[in-house]
Amino acid sequence: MGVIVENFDSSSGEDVSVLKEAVYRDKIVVLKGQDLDPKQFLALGTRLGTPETYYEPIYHHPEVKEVFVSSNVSDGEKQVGVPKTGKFWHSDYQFMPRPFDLTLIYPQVLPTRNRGTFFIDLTKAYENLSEELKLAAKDTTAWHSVRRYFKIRPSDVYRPLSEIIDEVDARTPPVGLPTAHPHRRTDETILYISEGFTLSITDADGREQPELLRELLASTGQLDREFEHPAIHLQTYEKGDLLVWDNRSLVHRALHTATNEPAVSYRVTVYDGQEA
Ligand code: 7UC
Ligand code: FE
Repeated sequence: MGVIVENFDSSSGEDVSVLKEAVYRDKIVVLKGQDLDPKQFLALGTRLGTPETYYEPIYHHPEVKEVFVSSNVSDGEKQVGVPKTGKFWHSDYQFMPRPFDLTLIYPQVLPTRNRGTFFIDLTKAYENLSEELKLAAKDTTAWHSVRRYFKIRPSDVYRPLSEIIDEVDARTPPVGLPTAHPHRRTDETILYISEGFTLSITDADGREQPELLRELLASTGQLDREFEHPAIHLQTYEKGDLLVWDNRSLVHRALHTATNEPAVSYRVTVYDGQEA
């Protein structure tokens, strides 16, 4: 999975259209040797689609709010961004009515080891399902919520947990999508479920099918605690790498360093086209 691109010029229209083709074909594109400030990083996102600002302000870059900051560096009282984001299988904004089409990650400060992202291709996962499981998944709905991974904000200190959970459910109620659905840009079918965000699967009569969800998750590789399942791809980074991936086809999971070395990463997420 993935393709490596040298000498990408984010100001070239031709390079940008080749990048877009590549990301839907190869799912992950690694642009090497990029040197962009947050504004230029956002500008690249704008050339790929319509960037969306994350709904929770604690993640915003102080100067460019469209840039989402993952950082374990706290400058005294002032923490910029949020530490240890995405340490669970998910697709970005899977819990929202419209998940992002593309995610761009641009690591800024890299620890010496154990910083990367695991990926699983859910179009391949669908292809590899037994005919029996494909049939079982047909006409079912997968329900997604951020509930289990919503991060407590500094302003939540001393609030009752039940009040925070009620607020999360009111603001971001579970979203239902067909468990297997067509990709908007390719002719593939996506088995759109994740261990982190998918709460349940219901059948055509609205009955919960917990065993089906478990079996489908296991078949994708997301239940493998050792990360040895053949479908799991680990992408590591070096300074200057900028990753673009197809967020509808892939689930991902951050690998964070266990040491206390600093790590900072910027993210831009975009919608490609108008239709949902
Ligand atoms: O802090 C995090 O792990 C962020 C996560 C709950 N959401 C990322 C996203 O884009 O869906
Ligand atoms: Fe993520």
